[in-house]
Amino acid sequence: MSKESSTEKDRLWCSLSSETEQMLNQQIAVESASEAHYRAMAAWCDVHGHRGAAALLYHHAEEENEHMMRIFRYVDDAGGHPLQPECHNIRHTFDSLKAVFELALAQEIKVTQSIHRLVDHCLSTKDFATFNFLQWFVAEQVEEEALTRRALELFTIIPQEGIGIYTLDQALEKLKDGVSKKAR
Ligand code: OFO
Repeated sequence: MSKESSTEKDRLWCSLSSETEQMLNQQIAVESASEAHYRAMAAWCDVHGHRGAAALLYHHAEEENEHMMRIFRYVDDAGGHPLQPECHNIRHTFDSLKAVFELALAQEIKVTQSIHRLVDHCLSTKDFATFNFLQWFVAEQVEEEALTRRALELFTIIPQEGIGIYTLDQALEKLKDGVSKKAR
């Protein structure tokens, strides 16, 4: 990655250390992968008739793109070089609708851990501007984990026999409105 990143001369004009720039580019890749995974999950749900879940997951894929672009623009504004990530190893098939959301939660937890590593790095290197920028992501991950946990909870409280699977699908779509305290 360093060969493609800013040259030493460019670095004089960059407010990010090369390590921070590299970590932000890694986070760009994490958000981009998250976008791709959500879109693949949405497509599987659509193919299997779960249109509500598909709508939720397509919506989420768009949000992940916004997250990626937030970091992309931040690196650019700081004088760094944001790198468009490659997209690999996208999973296109799932054992069940519940398995989709179990994977989504595992993915969100990994994203949270990745953000926290970045925040920890910025604090320890006294990059207060990037630390401040990342606070939005810290709060966002709390929301995203809560939403995905709620999605899994719906599988427990809505019986899935007969019309139940349709009721569940509709309840999943409603999660597009969020599960924050404001909405309770
Ligand atoms: Fe970008 O927050 Fe989900 O993954």
